[in-house]
Amino acid sequence: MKTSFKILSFLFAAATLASCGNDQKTTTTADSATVSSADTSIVTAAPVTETVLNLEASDQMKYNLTALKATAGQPIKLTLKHTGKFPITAMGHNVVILKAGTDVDSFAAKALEAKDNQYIPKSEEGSIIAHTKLLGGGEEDTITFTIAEKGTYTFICSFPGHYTLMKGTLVVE
Ligand SMILES: [Cu+2]
Repeated sequence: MKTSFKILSFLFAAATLASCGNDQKTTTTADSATVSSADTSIVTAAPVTETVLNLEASDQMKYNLTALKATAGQPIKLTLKHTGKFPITAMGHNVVILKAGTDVDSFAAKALEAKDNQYIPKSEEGSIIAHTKLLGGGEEDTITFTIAEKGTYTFICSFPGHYTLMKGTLVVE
């Protein structure tokens, strides 16, 4: 007789279901929406932004812009271009940026006498923040300067008789 070996191999898979239970931590409060994302506070080492200003002066004794804007404490790169054709002796132009509180009429009167210094009066240098060279038709000059204090600054052309027409404001914010 055939002895049927009923191998009852009961493989008891010891399913150690270590289901520790999804212990959901309910600590998320409703205030989570108000949490600020990244701390993007301005670091002083951040790259400095330069303000580029392009100003033109013409044979019509005018600037193309009379209102300029810049940022306090950051470099201002200003280019003045004389778009006309008249020579420097007849229609010279510059840009003189004056310190706040400067008496423009008085400054211009002094500039009249400073022909040998491109109409930049040496006695009034304390009132000047920056200035370009005096230019004739077709010429240009670029200057870079920084204004630390916010405010409204007057700029003029100091060539004789020009400032009444060639005057504008640089607003520094
Ligand atoms: Cu001028």
